[in-house]
Amino acid sequence: MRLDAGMVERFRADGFLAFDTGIPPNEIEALRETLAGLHSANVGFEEGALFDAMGVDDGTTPARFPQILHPRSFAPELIGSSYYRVARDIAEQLLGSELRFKADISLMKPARIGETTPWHQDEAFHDPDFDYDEVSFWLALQPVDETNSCMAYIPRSHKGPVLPHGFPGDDARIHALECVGGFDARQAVLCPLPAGGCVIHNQRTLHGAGPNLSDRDRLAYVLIFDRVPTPAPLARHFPWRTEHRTARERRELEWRRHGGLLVHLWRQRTRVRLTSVRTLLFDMRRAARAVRRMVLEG
Ligand SMILES: O=C(O)CCC(=O)C(=O)O
Repeated sequence: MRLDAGMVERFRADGFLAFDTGIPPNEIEALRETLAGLHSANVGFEEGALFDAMGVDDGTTPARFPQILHPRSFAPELIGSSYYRVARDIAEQLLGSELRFKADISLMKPARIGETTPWHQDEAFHDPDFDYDEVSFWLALQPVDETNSCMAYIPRSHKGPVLPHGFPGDDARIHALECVGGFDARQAVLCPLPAGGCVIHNQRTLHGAGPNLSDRDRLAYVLIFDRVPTPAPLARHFPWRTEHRTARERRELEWRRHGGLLVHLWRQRTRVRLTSVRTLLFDMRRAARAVRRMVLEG
């Protein structure tokens, strides 16, 4: 599948775009069943892959926004999905042939208790020493609208800088970040979608979503593609990154210290692209940082 010229232009202008993937309903249902199965089996909790993005995530209260990082590691059947092929083709159209597959994430908003996703820019989670070019695909695995947490965007917000972020309720233990100023939420555009509908945004587009007030769990499957980040031309500081102390990170660190690092590096092998010295240096820097954190922190 390819986007037509008008769609590409709208994505570049607004920073987001909704479209229908055309993936048959039985394949959407199969993706939903696979991901729902991983969530109900609590897969990946010990290693920090499963976490509650909107709670303190100590496992004592029902999770309000459970997410699984890299669900492909736990359900390899996700790797060959039509969704991956559709997303990859479109990502190549938008990012060029040097694109890389960065990550997949399963996003669950449990029926009735699924929490609001605060306004944020994905780049606020990233290392400010680099500049990014990425596209995130958000696939609806059931119909979504305002009642069950469809995505909402601030058009053209991707043309501005990374805005100041903090933590929901000022609690640095919470994984989610919240943009704390510099935008007008009244400009928000909601993106209701049918099952199999998809919305894409880039790393700087401001977005959020409401709570899930419906009687059915809301599931979305995210795929992220990027180009290798380049050094940022101007120094930037994201103070919220240094203050962030989540239970997910602690679990991940413990797991890596007890042998998980090798498993992690083995899984990462498919993401490393030895296309240039630049990509190699970037991947080596990331690996060195993972080892340094493991040795120094904990
Ligand atoms: O699904 C949601 O509520 C939020 C998703 C999100 O923030 C993202 O895909 O970047």
